[in-house]
Amino acid sequence: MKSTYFLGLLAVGTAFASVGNGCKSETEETPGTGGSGATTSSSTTSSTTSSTSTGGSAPIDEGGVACADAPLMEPVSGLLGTWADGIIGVPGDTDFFKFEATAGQWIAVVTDTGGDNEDANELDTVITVFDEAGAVQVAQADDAYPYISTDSEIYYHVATTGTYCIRVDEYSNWSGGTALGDPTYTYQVGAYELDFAQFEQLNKDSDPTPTNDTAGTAQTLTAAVVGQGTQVYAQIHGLLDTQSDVDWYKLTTPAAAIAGQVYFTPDSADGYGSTSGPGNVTLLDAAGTTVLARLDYQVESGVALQNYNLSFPLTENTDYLLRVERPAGAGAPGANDFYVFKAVTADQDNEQETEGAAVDGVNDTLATTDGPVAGQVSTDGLTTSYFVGGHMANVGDVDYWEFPANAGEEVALACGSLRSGSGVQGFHAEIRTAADVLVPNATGTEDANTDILWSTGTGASAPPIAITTAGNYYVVLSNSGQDATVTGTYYRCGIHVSTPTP
Ligand SMILES: [Ca+2]
Ligand SMILES: [Ca+2]
Ligand SMILES: [Ca+2]
Ligand SMILES: [Ca+2]
Repeated sequence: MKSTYFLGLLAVGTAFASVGNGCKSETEETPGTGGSGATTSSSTTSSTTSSTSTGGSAPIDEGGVACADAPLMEPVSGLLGTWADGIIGVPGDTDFFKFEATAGQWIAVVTDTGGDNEDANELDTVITVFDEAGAVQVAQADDAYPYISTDSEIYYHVATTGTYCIRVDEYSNWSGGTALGDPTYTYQVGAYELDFAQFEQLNKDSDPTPTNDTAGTAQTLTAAVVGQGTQVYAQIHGLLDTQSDVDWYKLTTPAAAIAGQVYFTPDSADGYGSTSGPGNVTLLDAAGTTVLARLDYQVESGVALQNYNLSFPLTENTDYLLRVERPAGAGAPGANDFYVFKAVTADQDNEQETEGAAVDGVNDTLATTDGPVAGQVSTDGLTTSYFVGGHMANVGDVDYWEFPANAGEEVALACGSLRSGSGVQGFHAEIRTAADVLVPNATGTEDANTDILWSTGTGASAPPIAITTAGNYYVVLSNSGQDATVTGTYYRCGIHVSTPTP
């Protein structure tokens, strides 16, 4: 299912498309990120063949109708692992396949429907992994984390050697909507072992012989260079397999890095199949003593993790540490406790306030605002987005951001601070008029469990704001406190002004 990122920026969709195998060879664009840092052409997409079908021949459907008659997928020249072709030829069709895996492997299970997937006529897949008999669900995913396209992606740590069954569904059928199917709904499905030696962006921790349990022995992450050569991407596969396990990683930022993001992936059999994901995930300075950002993975689960991730400012050519812990108070580990993160740096960010991190009082009133934010018009011309970022420099800081809106338009607002890993408490947003009057209902406060997300989309905290009078408006941001441990004071907002579709 398509989803939208509203805070803006950072997501480097092309980087994620390059992981592991040849199933994604075309350059793609992460939708909805909007801002200046969002679209980068990647030179690191895989060079392996992207298709297992021969040109010109009629599409074939190799899938079974149940795990009992599912065919074993087969190796394909030029691709890792095993693959098969399928078609969701009619509404309600589901296809089944099998693959073999060995305990201790990290595997990817993916679909590839070709194209950019943003055409409504193209297939949106969901994959579910079962045991061989189809009796026990092991893992499931609709799309990738973070969202790249409607193709599906699962990373799984194999705990039990054996044969596994995959079911491929069409999204609307799977979700209880109006099922779709068409002879053109062809796809490839694959399962392959991750090759940590071949792909520099892939990292796995040292368990079952842990050597990365302290800041001083942090494991150095290897990363792929993406974008224009000034961004890096690292994927982390970790086990939390003893009660005292804690994993430390070190990432060195490239030149021009100014921001970064660590994306989470879901646990449980309704996610990537981890018995339990981690607890606190913490970004620290190179000494491991200053906490820059922290999120408790356990606060969210499933598809909600698409919008819940560590997102923070960075300095170029600098070492950072990432610490991954088991959930607070956790007892003995589960049968297969693991996590998969995608970490990326960015060389561009939302438009920043002139006030900066160390000062306040510069833009604390309507009269002293930095001035109008530069808008970015969507490709369909219906939405202008204003991506802004700054700091709650002190408790009591106020930041005014100016943007225009016309009568009849709607304003969707998405802001993240605490829920992006900062230590800002009581982060509060309002929209005010040019007379500095609160627009009705345009007020909200972030807490550990609640976003500031005023939109019509899934997971919104409030509806968008209706504009009845043309003029300049102000998003006004403030706070009520700062965490005693987490030093990050940053925030980001995306302000989206749209003409509602009739
Ligand atoms: Ca999907
Ligand atoms: Ca570990
Ligand atoms: Ca500020
Ligand atoms: Ca201010």
